[in-house]
Amino acid sequence: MTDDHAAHAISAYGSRVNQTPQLDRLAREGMRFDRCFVTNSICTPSRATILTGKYSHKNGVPVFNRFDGAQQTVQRLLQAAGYYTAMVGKWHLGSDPTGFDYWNILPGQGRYHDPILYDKEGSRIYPGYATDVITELTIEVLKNRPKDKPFFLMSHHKAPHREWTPNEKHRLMFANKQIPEPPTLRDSYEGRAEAIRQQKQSVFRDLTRRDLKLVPPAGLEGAELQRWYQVKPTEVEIEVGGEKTLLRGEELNRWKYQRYMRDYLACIQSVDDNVGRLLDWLDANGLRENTLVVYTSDQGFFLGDHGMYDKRFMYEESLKMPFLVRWPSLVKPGSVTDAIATNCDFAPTFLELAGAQIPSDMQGRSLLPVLRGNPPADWRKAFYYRYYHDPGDHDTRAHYGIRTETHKLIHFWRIDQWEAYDLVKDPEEMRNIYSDPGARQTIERLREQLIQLKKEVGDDDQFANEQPKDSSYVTPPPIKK
Ligand SMILES: [Ca+2]
Repeated sequence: MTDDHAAHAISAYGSRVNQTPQLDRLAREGMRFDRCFVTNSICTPSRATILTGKYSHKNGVPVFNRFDGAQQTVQRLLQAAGYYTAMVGKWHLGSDPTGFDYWNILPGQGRYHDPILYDKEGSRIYPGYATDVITELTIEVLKNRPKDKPFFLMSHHKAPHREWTPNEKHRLMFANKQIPEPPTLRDSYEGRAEAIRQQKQSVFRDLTRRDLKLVPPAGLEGAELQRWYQVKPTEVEIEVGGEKTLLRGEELNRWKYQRYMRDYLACIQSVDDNVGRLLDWLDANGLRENTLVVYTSDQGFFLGDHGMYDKRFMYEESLKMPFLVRWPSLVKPGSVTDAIATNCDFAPTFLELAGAQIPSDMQGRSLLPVLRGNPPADWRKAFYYRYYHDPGDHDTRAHYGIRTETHKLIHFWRIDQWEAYDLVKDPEEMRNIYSDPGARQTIERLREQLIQLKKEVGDDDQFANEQPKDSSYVTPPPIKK
């Protein structure tokens, strides 16, 4: 799993902005899910859902708050079923992992260069680039695992999370590339709820000097330097071929988009290389045929779509998780499914394939029949979504909603405004049909379905007005000698 990797930055998903040969290899040798969605598009909640198979309001993690590791999780159940369980890399759940025979994690977000990771014994600095380091540690776990047991391993990368720091090799690969702009980069937000105008995750307005990797004036230090980095610049001086140019307005906007995307995509290129490394290792060590390999990300991401970066909103780019699955002994190579899957389904899937019981309080459903190419006739035709972190880091308004195979209905409950989209006629979600007289019946049906789904998943507005305090940051234990 990676952090914030949008499906539309994977060439197997039709990316217009990059090439990911190793992830494509997974798609070519396995199954691509075209409708895998996150139930709350933000890091910590999505991770809690993946571990528990439950919505945020059931696992107690609606925002960046501490995960209670005493609760039922997929790794505990797999451990009880005789599996060796391990977790390496980004955890970001505020409490230390439980239910893993081995774990070694980044504290909070962790850092890109020479990352610190900590385990039960303490912290260590690992020289190198985070994505390489996490892959090396993953391969070490595979080498050292007890060979008389099956294993369950979570290898979680920090990349390509903000502030998108690539290693030098991949930075150079993208340094002079012109990345095509998405068609909705200059969305005027006409006809939409206030939420999209109020958000502070705009590529043109909200990228900071730190995000843009601007070089501070000499002599700045401490708090002053940090303040300098946090400024969202409205003009930037760049140097091209020894000539200095001051960028403003539309010129600066175009430059900001390129600056953001080059770094983001360069981080992904290292992920792609490292996925290849891990697959090569599995293939070379007799683990190809009977190992289920999943590639996913904790949610999607805006790549300038609707003018934004980051996630949170229920729009497609942030809602959609890449989900590629290889298992040669079961999954037909090169297959594609449009069955609606969510991150609640991951835990039940792993349990079923391990031959373990799926607890009845897990809210997802095993994807195994989908992987076999036979989704049951009663497979879900819609799913429920809820995002709470408001105002959060980007002033993104809280909302809940439903996505069906053809439509989406969103309620920003604190400002009591609605949006609805016809995803067939308007896949880019530019036209809010909520108030269209011609759509009245459709909206009514969607609203009924939404109320029904909300009830079915047991959302009683437990966290609607008050959320637990943000506490997913942890202080790592002291560095080991
Ligand atoms: Ca994330």
